[in-house]
Amino acid sequence: MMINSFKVDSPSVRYAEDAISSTYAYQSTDLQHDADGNWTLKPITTNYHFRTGTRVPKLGVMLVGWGGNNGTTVTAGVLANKLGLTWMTKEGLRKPNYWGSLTQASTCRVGNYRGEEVFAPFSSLLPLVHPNDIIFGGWDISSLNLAEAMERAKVIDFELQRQLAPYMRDMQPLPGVFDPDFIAANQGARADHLVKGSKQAQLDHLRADIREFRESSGAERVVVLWTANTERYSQVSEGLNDTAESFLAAIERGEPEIAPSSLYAAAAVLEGVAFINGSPQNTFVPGLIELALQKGVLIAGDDFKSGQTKIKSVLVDFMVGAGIKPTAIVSYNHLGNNDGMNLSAPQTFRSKEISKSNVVDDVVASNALLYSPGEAPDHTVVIKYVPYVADSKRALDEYSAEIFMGGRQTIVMHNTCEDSLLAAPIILDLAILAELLQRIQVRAEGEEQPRALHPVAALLSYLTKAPLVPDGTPVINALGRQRAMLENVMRACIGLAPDNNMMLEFK
Ligand code: NAI
Ligand code: DG6
Repeated sequence: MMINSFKVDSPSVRYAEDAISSTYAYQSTDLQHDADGNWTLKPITTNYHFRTGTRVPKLGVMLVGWGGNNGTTVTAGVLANKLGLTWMTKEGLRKPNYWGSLTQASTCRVGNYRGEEVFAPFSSLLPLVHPNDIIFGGWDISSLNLAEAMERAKVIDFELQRQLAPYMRDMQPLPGVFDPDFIAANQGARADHLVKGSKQAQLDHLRADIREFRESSGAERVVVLWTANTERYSQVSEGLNDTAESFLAAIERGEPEIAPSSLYAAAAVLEGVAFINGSPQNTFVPGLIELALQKGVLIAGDDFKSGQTKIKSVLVDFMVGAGIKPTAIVSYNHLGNNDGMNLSAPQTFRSKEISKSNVVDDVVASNALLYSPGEAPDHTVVIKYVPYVADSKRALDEYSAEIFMGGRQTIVMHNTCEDSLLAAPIILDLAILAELLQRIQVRAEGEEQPRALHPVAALLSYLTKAPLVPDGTPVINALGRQRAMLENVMRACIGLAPDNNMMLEFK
């Protein structure tokens, strides 16, 4: 059964005109051991006070790579939803939806009623921006307008493209900051729309773009999101980008190792605007993270988690959680869009290989009954560019595992899906949730003043392959745990207990 909206009735929750306040008793465990290695686990309760602003701002989203497959698909999808467009295909009439979006198309269990489970839309937990209300803008190194770029992407059905083109023709990406050294040489041909000048001049230009977008669109909150080409890793070294100071000085000196993505991120952070990295490269060099911490600006990444990796983070979690030992994971995929073409260069492929491979690390580390120290499954990632299949990505995975009494298990999977139709709803979720997280204030017992959540938004981990987390905190890759982390924090903001699935009332 589903309910569409609700109010929480509790002495620890207060609904005011502009905010919901809650006091939440957070139960955790304190771990200690003595000199002989005997461990003691002590359950503790800490009270947290949350205050969530309920006025939903006008949200502007600036996409870096707006003219790409993801950029055009998300823009087209939102417009089609907003305008209520329908279109004919050979399978019949199609209507727009937001399927694939956690915030728009998923539900949460809020309790039981007369023995039946009751669910509510994820979006009913806390007030969220609706995707239809997002104002899009952004940059691209290619000068095509959004209608032409949507045609180039070959993702949206032709009949719908025809209806959308009049709206998208006037959407013109701003010129982008391009450095051929960071992406594949095969991308040079589309780079005809560029910001010229030194790195410092480019940074200043991007900052002015953000200010101008904010002013002209009337957006009260802006999020900048990188959905441009995967870059190679940039070098991290002392005096170059290890501190905020050295990073900004390196930009001023025009150091060649400052990647375009780091320049966009620096521009956003310096303008007080959240920055999300949807690609795998190390945009967030230490100096940039320090800058975001100094300015208290939300940052999140890395690399949208759309298909193959989502399944991996579910399947390996299931196996290791079940006491089965994955011993080899071979992930192969081929695709024919521009992302695939860019990834055909070894240095950009390497960035993707890293983000696709690290996803099982914490799961493997969680079970020392199966794995000895330093042991991990063989993990191979292959990506091939096959132009014919365009945006329709084929992913083939083979999982080998060891089971009871020396037995072996092999699971093979084949997944075909349009890549950008999976990524577009994730882009929306990232922007919508990044906006929400900036409306939440928290004060833990013992803290004097309420504060914003940590700028490094680990709560968005569910949506990314290689979650960026605050220094010294655990990275969670298992998909179910990532979703629970986000949902349970949102529940705490309205004074609801985590969904612990104990269902004691029925036992
Ligand atoms: P795409 O190649 O179609 O689009 C990227 C766009 O960025 C292009 O239009 C390009 O001209 C532009 N661009 C490149 N460098 C730029 C710069 N410095 N400044 C401004 N614009 C720039 O790629 P697609 O398919 O849209 O993917 C975008 C990114 O998202 C890729 O890095 C991809 O690896 C990543 N990604 C995609 C997923 C998916 O399911 N589609 C999932 C996970 C990550
Ligand atoms: C080839 O792997 C293209 C990539 O951009 C992926 O499609 C993208 O990273 C999505 O990966 P996954 O593993 O979440 O399906």
